[in-house]
Amino acid sequence: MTLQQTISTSTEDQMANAIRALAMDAVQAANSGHPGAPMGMADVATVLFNRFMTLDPKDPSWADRDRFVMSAGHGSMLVYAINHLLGYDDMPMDQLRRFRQLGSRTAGHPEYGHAKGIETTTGPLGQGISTAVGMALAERMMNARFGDDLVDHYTYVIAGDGCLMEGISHEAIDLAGHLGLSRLIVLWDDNGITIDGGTDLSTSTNQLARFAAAGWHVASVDGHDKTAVAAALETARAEASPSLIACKTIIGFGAPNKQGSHDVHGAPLGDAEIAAARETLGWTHAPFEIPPEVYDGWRAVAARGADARSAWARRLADSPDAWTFRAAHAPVDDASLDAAITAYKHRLSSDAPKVATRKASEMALEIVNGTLPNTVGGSADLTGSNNTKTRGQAPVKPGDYAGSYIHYGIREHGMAAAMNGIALHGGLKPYGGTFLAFADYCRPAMRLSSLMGLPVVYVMTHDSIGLGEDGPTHQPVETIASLRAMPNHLVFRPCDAVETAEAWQIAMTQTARPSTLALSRQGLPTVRTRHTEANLTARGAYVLRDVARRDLTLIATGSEVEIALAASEALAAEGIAVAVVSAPCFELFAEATPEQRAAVLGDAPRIGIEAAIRQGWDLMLRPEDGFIGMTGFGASAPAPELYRHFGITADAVAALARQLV
Ligand SMILES: Cc1ncc(C[n+]2csc(CCOP(=O)(O)OP(=O)(O)O)c2C)c(N)n1
Ligand SMILES: [Mg+2]
Repeated sequence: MTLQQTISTSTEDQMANAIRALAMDAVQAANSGHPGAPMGMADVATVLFNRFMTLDPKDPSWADRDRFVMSAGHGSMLVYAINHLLGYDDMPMDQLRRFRQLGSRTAGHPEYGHAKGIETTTGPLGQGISTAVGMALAERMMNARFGDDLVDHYTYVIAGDGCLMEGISHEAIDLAGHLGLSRLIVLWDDNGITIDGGTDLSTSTNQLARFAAAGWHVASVDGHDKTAVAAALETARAEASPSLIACKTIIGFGAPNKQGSHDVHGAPLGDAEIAAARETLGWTHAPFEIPPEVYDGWRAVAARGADARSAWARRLADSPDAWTFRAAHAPVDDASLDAAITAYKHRLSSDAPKVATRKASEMALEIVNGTLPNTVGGSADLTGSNNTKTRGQAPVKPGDYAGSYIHYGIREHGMAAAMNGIALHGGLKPYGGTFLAFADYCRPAMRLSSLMGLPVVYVMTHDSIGLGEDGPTHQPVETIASLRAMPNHLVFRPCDAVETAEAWQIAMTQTARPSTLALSRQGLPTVRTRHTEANLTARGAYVLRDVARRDLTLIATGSEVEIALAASEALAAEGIAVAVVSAPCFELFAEATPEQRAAVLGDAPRIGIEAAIRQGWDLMLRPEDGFIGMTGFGASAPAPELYRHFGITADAVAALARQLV
């Protein structure tokens, strides 16, 4: 069946002009924003929505809707105009009038969660297209689990020159091409313009050849020829590979004196040019006024989608998989996970294994993956080091998406963005690994996980100089602090197998924030040898070794908890009473009440111990307290030697303690 219907060209032209008018008027009203991309891509977007997109504004989270990602996020007015025209109930005209104003849903760049129908936050160029790869992958994976009746949709992306120049696009394109993500269609706003001027200032890449080399179907069309755009989309939808359609457009199309130049990229057109554009486009309506026949055209798109959604809902109701499908989209079953983790902790406390926390993470994941049916693991080519793959996880392969483990390749940034896309798509719970030092290679996408509030889990192993011989290139010293600096991001640094299990439980039950697990390469003893039902890691920090009267409090995380315990014993022999606090998650500790925090930290002098820089420790330490950690980069040597070299030892802690008490 072809979706391409005979469409009254004049109505479709006016539907596109409505986007142009709303974009130029809203940008003018805000005296800020980007009219060029929405005006240039109005025809392409109108053809896409009018003839192909299936969505229902009345049920914006309908699982089988087509996804639309405006990767060129500066063109946000295209999204807001379309969502208004489609009839999303939270996008009345008043929102467009208040474009870019405090408290409006029409933020400068589209923000997930601010308004219905915004599938992901975009604006940092390259993120949208890369997130869309995760969505398209999730679509195929859910399709493999539930079949065409329940999961059968497309992911469409509008990407600009900037998105394609960004490095992350290489990772994303390569991964999508390799995996053969046939339901991913990228519409490139091929306007030859960026902020500084023509794209010939900075690139000579043949994008079609680049995408083709990565295994994509490619085509090039005049982006103002609606018939050609529709035909290219029709072909792309039938391809067995992802598709790139280069849409040759004129940026700011319709503004007669400014179109085609970088002047229309990101500045209001001005009243005179807007009047001239109205003349050129034959758009006679006042600002923020849309004639009924144009609304009718757009609302027909919504009506078509509503019918499709009803038919889908009937299929779901009749499906034997209905319960499983709904469960996959529901929050995690806390009770089962809690029971499984608690039983596992019980065993750990009595067995007291000495294992690296990366290994403990794999052990905990065996429980997690055995309990939750829809986790999706992966690693950026460090599966055996990150310990991210559990028994029974089969890899996802080109054309075979039934597995639950993704070999992301050496593409940390692409992996992080894809995990955002998987989380946004729904139905699957992504986690993925690399070395902690390479969190910086993931960071822009991790930042979007935090900003969007997505419960993605980053498994970051080799978390300190404790990794040893690989040396300072691989040894994070500032990374933990930099992640703690990120709002809405839980950073766990568990000290043993029990805390690692607790951290996984917390991470997996989050609904509105990502987690990073910083895990050791080197073996660590089990220090939580007395079983507690309670998840102590959830307190952020807690007293691990208590004393009746405190002369000193040692506060440590991860691999340094062992050092704190050793120091406390040495000091006890000298008659100095030392409490040891394990602090696996500063963010959760910050959420405790001041009284709870005071009870843990006490009044005695404190020493913080972490094989990383001190920045970020002000929650734990006062100016007069001490800190044992790193002040610069690490070095290449066996780990025990490095700990001695950098003075992160029980002896050094004890020496500092004697000065403080
Ligand atoms: C990662 C990132 N770097 C820089 C910017 C700032 N920026 C916004 S739009 C833009 C130029 C984009 O050019 P293009 O994608 O061709 O958009 P067009 O000018 O055609 O609308 C830049 C550099 C950004 N938003 N994100
Ligand atoms: Mg451009």
